Amino acid sequence: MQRIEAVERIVDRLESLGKISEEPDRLTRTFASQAMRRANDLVGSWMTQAGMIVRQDAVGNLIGHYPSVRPDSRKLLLGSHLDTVRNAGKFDGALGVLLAIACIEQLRNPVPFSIEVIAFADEEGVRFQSTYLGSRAVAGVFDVRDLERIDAGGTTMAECIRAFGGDPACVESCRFDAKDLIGYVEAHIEQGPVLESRGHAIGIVSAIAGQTRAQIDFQGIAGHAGTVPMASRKDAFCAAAEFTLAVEQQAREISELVATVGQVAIEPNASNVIPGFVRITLDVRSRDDATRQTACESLRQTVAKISQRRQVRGSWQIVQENPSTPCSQELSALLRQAAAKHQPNLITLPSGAGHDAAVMAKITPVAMLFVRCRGGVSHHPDESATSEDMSVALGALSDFISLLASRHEDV
Ligand code: HGY
Ligand code: MN
Ligand code: MN
Repeated sequence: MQRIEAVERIVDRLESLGKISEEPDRLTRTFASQAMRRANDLVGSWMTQAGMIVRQDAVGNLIGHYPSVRPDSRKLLLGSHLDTVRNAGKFDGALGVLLAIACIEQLRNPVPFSIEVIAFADEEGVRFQSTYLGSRAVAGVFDVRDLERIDAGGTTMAECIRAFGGDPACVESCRFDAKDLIGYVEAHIEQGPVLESRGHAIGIVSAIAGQTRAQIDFQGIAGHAGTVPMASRKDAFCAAAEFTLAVEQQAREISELVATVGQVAIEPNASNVIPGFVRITLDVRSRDDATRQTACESLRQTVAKISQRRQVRGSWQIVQENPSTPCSQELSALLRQAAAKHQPNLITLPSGAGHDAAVMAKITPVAMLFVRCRGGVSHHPDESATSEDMSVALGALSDFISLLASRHEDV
């Protein structure tokens, strides 16, 4: 199949996947949902069509196996995630999975290693607030305590996995053995403005920013909005709002840091009642772990100060922490060598967004290929990448596989 046809097929498949949502009028596809079920079935059919042996592992990852000419060979892992944020764009995650499948369809010669295309079950962490569930299981670093996490509907993760056809008791079986692996390569939209500002279609990722996700509660006293004097209120939302502005202020002052309060839950959430309880999420990121950790400690103290002054009870709970993760120099050099033929003056750039590659780096060398996205927009329905750029990315990835095959010690 010509590359142009392969890219047209990717565009069609992105459209089809972009319609598989658990919400009627926007794209939201979360871990172990019915929408993920339909997405896994559809992508699994494309993997089968590409000549792969398809399975779903115990946690819900979809895995296509493309056999090698040498049964005892090691494995190259390709892929990305199939889950999305709420009101998502249709490229985040899906593009990496579809480019990987297209690489298999583009293979002209047998390769001296097997290729596993993994469509990870949960990178965003929307349903249970814990990211990378799929890649954590594959990397053997899944925290079984997460199985007791409860979603907004009161269902535990274990129950969701069972309902999805998985087996929470067998998460261990999802693990790949590091000695069997050559490496993991992920293509992903940049989700930032750098490639577009350079007029480049693709770039090589140097490192993935570290991130801390925390949950912060403010417990005040609910009361009548019309009768409680302002001076005697213990308004939980005002405490949360003051903290949120402090987060913004601190992040603006530190160049290497970004921080976001993305979710707010207010109780009792009635217009004529002073908010008694507020729970917010905090997302803090930096390429430099010390910067991130120092900022988190300072923000934790800010929660205590605001709570004391407003006489509310504040609590701070780390939900998840991921260190800043450099990509493998060696695997990235090979990817760069292949990609440089397709992108003159190819650049290397860091990723502010998290990716499954950050977890896969715990067991195998990782490399990432970024694809330009319009305006750097992502986690938004306006997210988009052009067919031309997808074609450049497919060419680079396909050439990377050929280069690896020509270099591979199993040959
Ligand atoms: O939040 C992130 O960086 C990624 O999209 N999960
Ligand atoms: Mn994302
Ligand atoms: Mn992503």
